[in-house]
Amino acid sequence: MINSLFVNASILITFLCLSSPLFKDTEVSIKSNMKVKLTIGLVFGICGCVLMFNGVNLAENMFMDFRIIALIISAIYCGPVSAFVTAICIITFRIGNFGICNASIVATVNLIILTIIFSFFAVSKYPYKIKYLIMCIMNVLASILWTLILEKDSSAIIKILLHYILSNIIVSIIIYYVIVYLFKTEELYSKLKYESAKDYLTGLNNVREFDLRLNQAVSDTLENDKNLSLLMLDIDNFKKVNDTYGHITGDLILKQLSEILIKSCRSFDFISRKGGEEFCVILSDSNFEQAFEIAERIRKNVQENYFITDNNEKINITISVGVSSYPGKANNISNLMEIADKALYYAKNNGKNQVQ
Ligand code: GH3
Ligand code: MG
Ligand code: MG
Repeated sequence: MINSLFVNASILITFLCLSSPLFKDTEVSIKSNMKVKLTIGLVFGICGCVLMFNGVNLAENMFMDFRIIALIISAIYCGPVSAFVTAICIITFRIGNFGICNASIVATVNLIILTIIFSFFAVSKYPYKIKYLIMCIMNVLASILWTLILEKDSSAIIKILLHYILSNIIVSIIIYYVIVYLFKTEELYSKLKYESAKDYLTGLNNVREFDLRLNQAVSDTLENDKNLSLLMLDIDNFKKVNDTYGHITGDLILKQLSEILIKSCRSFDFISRKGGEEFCVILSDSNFEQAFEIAERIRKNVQENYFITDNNEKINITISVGVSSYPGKANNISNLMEIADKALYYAKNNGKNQVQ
């Protein structure tokens, strides 16, 4: 029996661990979209069926497995919708596989009542730990109640309860730590993914992400015979700003400038900080005139903006911008960067605060 329970617990942990990478790029919570909720419900519904298939026969028509824990996981992860999908899967499989008898009716009623209770706690404001604890206690209490109602033989009652309560407590604790571990791993994965793509100071895309996106944009432009433009921006006399107001103000200005860039560009433009006080914007599907217009809008917005120093002083800064476009100013898509860089250099030498 211990072996069978061990297999049952292993099935549950396997489903939990295998489902985790499936949702690593999606939010899994009560707020998830319907598709995620249904998928989670289905995954743990199938898990419940596999658990039942490998259940332990405790007494006549009395099977034991950890399907209720699968239901708890489903409810904890995504709330009532997932819980009900899991319950429907389990009920359908139970009746389909074992037919209608007293035990299957009791199991179905038990599952429906627990699903309603779990759904109620899943949407409550309690922390996850408390929700999980309450659901596990409910599971054990329900099993005690049904055993006392259905079983008349006192030695059988003791045997059933002892096995059910003990194994459910142990497996619930193990599952709790597996869930915590998976949540932490996902959190670290998201953090790592964010930090590898974003600039730590401004939150804009970093150079690595810029290179990747530029390569994609170049292929897309050539394949679909489109336009592609690039802006290279550099703050004018930024060293002087740092020398006059300090490095902290310098950093504040870089952050405020990134906000202006976001506001001045279109939602699908790709803005990144190339390093230091240099920024780059990829304008997909934009010709030279459109790119120049956006660059001029950014330059004007920066010039007219009051930047706030760490002493709450208002100061003005300006930027210079180099624009290149393919086809057009750049005869070869691979020298798009080079042309934008040259244009920026020209803007700097020609008096700064301008677009070239
Ligand atoms: P130009 O108009 O020719 O671009 O002159 P500039 O002073 O802006 O250019 P320069 O290359 O001489 O100096 C850039 C300065 O940017 C020097 C450096 O201290 C500052 N800088 C680079 N990265 C950061 C940063 O992350 N934070 C702060 N506060 N300053 C930075
Ligand atoms: Mg500069
Ligand atoms: Mg520079």
